[in-house]
Amino acid sequence: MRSSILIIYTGGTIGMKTDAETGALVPFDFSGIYEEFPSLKRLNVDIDAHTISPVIDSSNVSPENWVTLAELIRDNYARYDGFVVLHGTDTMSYTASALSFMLENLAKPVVFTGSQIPIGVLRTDGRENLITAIEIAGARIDGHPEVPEVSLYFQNRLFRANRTTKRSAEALSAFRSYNYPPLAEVGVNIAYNLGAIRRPTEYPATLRIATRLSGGVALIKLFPGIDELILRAMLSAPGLRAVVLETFGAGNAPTSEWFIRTLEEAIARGILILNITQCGGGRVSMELYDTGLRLQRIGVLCGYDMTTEAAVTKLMYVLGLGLEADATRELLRIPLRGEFTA
Ligand code: ASN
Repeated sequence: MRSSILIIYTGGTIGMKTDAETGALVPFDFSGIYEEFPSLKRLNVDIDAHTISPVIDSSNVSPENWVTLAELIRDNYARYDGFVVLHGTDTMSYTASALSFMLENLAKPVVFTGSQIPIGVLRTDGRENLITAIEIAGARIDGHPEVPEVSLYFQNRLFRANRTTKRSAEALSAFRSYNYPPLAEVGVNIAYNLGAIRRPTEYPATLRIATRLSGGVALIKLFPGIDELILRAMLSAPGLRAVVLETFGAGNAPTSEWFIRTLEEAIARGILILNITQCGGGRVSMELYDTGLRLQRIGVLCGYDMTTEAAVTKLMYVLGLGLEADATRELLRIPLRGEFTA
């Protein structure tokens, strides 16, 4: 059975090609994909392409773009077996993490990819990334999609999207998933890690999406010498609803009285504080040291081994649901899309 795939091009380096006349980099027209890559015809897939206008450098992406993307996938959900989203690498992990929460009952592949070198440049990494992402989006096992979740494919590895981080502005293997194994490794064959892939309990015909993402989320990274007045000002910012606090090591922070009191007062005002570690790998265990235990006692929530990208976008999503305070806190305590391991 042939699979049908929708490629959604949002912008970024992957879509750039050298104009034959001027020599400048111009966006590539993905509707002409078969002419550009005739070898795609040999894959067992039918491909359509959609360009979201205007195409953007991913540093300009905003939650409004995420809503547009989610709506496009919802509106085309029944028509295609899988989706490949081409996105700039700079914020790809944010967009892909956000989509993992917004596509609430997803049971088809949504594979994000991009490139470090434009697709029109001879040494591009984009061609392989694109072709393999298409193959993965169309892959089936026992009549169901092989990878029915939001994933990110880059340089021979498929990751759960909400576990990824862009780790290099230079290397072609630009992404890492420090705390979760790859969903597939690509060599001569694509070796799927079946035990790591999330499988839905049902395969509904329609996709339910969340379109309200909350503002009022802040990200604060601790450092030795952080200033009391500045931290106070940040936590008193108008409209603030939740803070992702990037702490040291296994979730540790200073035990000085002013620091704990400042956080405690913010929590008393209803501000949620979610503790994640600023280390790439490893997890928050607030009961390990006194410096973490203090945070736990005042009501700081544990973010376990979540990435910054997943923590920020999960808060936007969960707060956007408009639930009571207890229900909101409950959703932050459990993994919703495999974004952390408790
Ligand atoms: N600045 C580009 C972007 O994120 C980087 C890339 O795609 N490699 O849109």
